Amino acid sequence: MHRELETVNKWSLLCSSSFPIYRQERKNREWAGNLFLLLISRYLFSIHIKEKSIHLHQFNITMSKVLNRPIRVLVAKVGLDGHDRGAKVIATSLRDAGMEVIYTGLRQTPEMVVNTALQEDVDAIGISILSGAHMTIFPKIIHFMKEKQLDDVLLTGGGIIPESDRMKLAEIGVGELFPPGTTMASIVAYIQNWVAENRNF
Ligand code: B12
Repeated sequence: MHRELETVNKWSLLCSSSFPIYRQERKNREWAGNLFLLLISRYLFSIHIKEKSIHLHQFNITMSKVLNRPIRVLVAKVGLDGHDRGAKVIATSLRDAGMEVIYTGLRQTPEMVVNTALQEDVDAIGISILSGAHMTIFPKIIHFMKEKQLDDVLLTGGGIIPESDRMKLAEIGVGELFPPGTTMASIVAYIQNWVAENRNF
């Protein structure tokens, strides 16, 4: 009986003394696990960054091969539409993206816009329309663009334009028309890609 008690005591002593060691080991394992996760995530993140920079680098090379100058854009407001906030936001964002931007200000006619585009030798014309007059204004601009042979100039824009009208305008040669809520990044990317593909000088 006495011997048995002694053995039990020995075991309990061993267990109680090994418990802190076990806890320490568990802590160490947790630390090692955390360190491992940290290193793995940093490694994956660095690969991600590298891929992104390679991608951007390739994109810049493509762009500089095609154009050795900034993209030129005419941003215009036509008719009596006084909503100029969108036009100003777009003009500023395109300029911030490295483009040369000419803003016409309010109350232009379609003919005035096309004449300015010709004189300023722009790559793209961007019309901001929130008045509802887009089905009159865009066809008129297309008409004058054809008359002046501005066939390789992008006509784009945005504002309050229903999707069904955007589709009809696309059929007569109008480019992408962006509704409220579109991000600046997607507008900038669209213009950059269009110019890179269509104006090789
Ligand atoms: C602010 C505002 C006003 C302000 C304008 C201030 C200013 N200086 O711009 C004030 C109070 C003056 C105003 C007046 C009126 N307004 Co208002 N107004 C608005 C409102 C609430 C927001 C417009 C805005 O500034 N948005 C912020 C900018 C940054 O967005 P955005 O212009 O849409 O631009 C984005 C896209 O559309 C696109 N985009 C726009 N332009 C371009 C250009 C290019 C090149 C590209 C690539 C993309 C692009 O990209 C931008 C980013 O996503 C809209 C409702 C709405 N939710 O849109 C009504 C709205 C446009 N107004 C409307 C109306 C009816 C009027 C008035 C006629 C009201 C009246 N009876 O007096 C007057 C007209 C005044 C005039 N002289 O034209 C209607 C138009 C209805 C229609 N077209 O069918 C709207 C839609 C309200 C409604 N739901 O009825 N308005």
